[in-house]
Amino acid sequence: MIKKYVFGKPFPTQATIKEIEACTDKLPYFETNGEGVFTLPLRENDIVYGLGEQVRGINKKGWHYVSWNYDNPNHQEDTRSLYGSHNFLLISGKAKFGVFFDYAGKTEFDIGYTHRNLLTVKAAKNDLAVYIITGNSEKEIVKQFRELIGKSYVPPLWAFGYGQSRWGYRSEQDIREVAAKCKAAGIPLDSIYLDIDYMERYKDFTVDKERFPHLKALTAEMKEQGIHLVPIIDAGVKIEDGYEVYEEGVKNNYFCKNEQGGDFVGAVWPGRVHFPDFLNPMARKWFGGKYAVLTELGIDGFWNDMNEPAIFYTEDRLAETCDKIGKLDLNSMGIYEYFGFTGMVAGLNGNEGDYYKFYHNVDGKKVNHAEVHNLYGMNMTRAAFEALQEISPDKRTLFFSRASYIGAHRYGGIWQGDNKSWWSHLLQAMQQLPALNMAGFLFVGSDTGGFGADATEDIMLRWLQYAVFTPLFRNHSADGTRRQEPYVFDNCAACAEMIKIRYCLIPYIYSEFLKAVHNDEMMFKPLAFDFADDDMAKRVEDQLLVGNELMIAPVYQQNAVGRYVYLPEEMMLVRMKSYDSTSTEILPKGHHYIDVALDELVFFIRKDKAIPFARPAENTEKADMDALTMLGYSDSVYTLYSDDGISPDTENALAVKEIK
Ligand code: MIG
Repeated sequence: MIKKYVFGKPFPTQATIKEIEACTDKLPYFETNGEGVFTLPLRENDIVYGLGEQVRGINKKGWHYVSWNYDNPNHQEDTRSLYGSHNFLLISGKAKFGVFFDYAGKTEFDIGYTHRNLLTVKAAKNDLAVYIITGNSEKEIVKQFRELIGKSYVPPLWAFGYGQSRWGYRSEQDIREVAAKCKAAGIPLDSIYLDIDYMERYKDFTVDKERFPHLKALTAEMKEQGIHLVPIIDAGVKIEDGYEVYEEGVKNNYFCKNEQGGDFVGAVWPGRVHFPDFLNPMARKWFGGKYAVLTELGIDGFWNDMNEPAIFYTEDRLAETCDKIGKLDLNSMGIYEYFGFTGMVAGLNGNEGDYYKFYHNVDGKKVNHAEVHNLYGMNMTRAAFEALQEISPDKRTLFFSRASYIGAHRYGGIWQGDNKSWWSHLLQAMQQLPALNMAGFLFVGSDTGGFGADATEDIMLRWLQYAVFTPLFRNHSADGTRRQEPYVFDNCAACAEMIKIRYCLIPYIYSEFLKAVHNDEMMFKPLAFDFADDDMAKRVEDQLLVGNELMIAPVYQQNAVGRYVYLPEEMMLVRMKSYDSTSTEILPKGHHYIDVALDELVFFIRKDKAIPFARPAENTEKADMDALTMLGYSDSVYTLYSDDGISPDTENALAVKEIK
């Protein structure tokens, strides 16, 4: 059952798709002070799931999290805000219920941080809707919540193939080289990503004429090899006379405004920019229409970046800062003044105060950005999604975004933002998956191998062994870091084998993904969701159920030669060094130490279940999704969900059959 409670005058976030009448009775479970603060006592062993893209474990108890979409490529355990805001919690204690704080401004979640057994949620203003969802099990609660927020986005099937990306592919030649090297190394490939380098001076919807003179021809040439080019689009629009997007935006008042009513100025990669007012439907339509510039070149996938929005600095704060610096006296500068000075400069990037200084036009009403901050990225992807339904009505377009709010899952997937080639970030990526699924984000994945910092061969292999199970499977890295395409490593062959196995797993992954979409379920579940009476399963933070048949227990520690795994029931251990050398072994319920060689994929098939397994292929276009063998317990039946991988009407495209 879902009940809605309204406080003050909530902004219509569009997170939910069902109209529910607000209750007039008192909000259950929580105490509230009427000023946006809600408290709930917890017991020592209660588990708090949820919050989507956030730091720390699957059980969120023990930290203070803040929903405030934020660009933080250096995040660690003590970080409070990441790229997305997903205010859904699932409390699993004496009372079991889900709660969604539908509020688009800053929202704090003190989950046993100030007081070990107290949950305090604080919305910046008491203008929000709170939904309470009750049910008999975690899965039932999540399902109801997902029905409330609407069906998740389904990308084209090719988006499930391997994607090679890097910030720093600077020319058509660079792109051809990636394709050729993957091919030579036997690495299957479905997509190559274009980062900001393809644009002319980082201007959205332009293509650099010198470095990418024939993008249309290149796109066609790559398609012939089964490879899709996926360009990035940034939120900020460069201020430059003669640049059409800029000029149209100014003329039609499609940009966010400053206090005085002028177009607000921030700076990101293009230099000084204006930010499209994605909360204004007219501006959305206009910006979305621009994607046609690229679809006309044959492009059929996009990633939307910098849409928290990230702001390196604002014109006003920079002027103020320079002014203060100009007044510093070098000879008398004390150490505290020195730190004041460095702090001022460091504080320019992503300064929270800047987000209070611009405004949106929502149906003629001026709305301060801070109040709707977490909706900005969602509405950028919505702009693109809705426009593409008109521009390319006959097929699905790939979209994923960096910033998001619940509701964005209907318009695209997300990648989990800038991570690092750190072992802790490999674990972090996995721990976010169940919470992202609860919030509707099913097409998700992390930058495989890590975005920032230098990747080593071992972390790449371990990351691949995890990421072969995530819907979005993209190797991406930052400019200036060491190259990390599989072919740069000595043991490229082992990387290639892992990626080939991914293609064998696609029928299963795609099927479980479609099940999760069509049945409003989670694809990645904590063990306790299926083994509710198992107290040990409740404490497992580094294994996940993938669909209904598999369990994964990735190795995420440097130099580990294996790991402890908890089996909540008898399972079949599967080992693969390549798709055609598989060994299996039945293990009883309980704790096991499992050896996992660096070049070996290990996963588990649940008792009396089996999964479909395909032959590897160069890309999804060449894959034979019907030539399946079964892997797992003999005589088991698997319900296969599939479709043609491209029809936008996913409901009608769906085919369900039982296979043995
Ligand atoms: O400030 O476009 O998260 O994937 O490679 C960095 C360059 C801007 C951040 C994205 C990352 C991308 C990078 N971008």
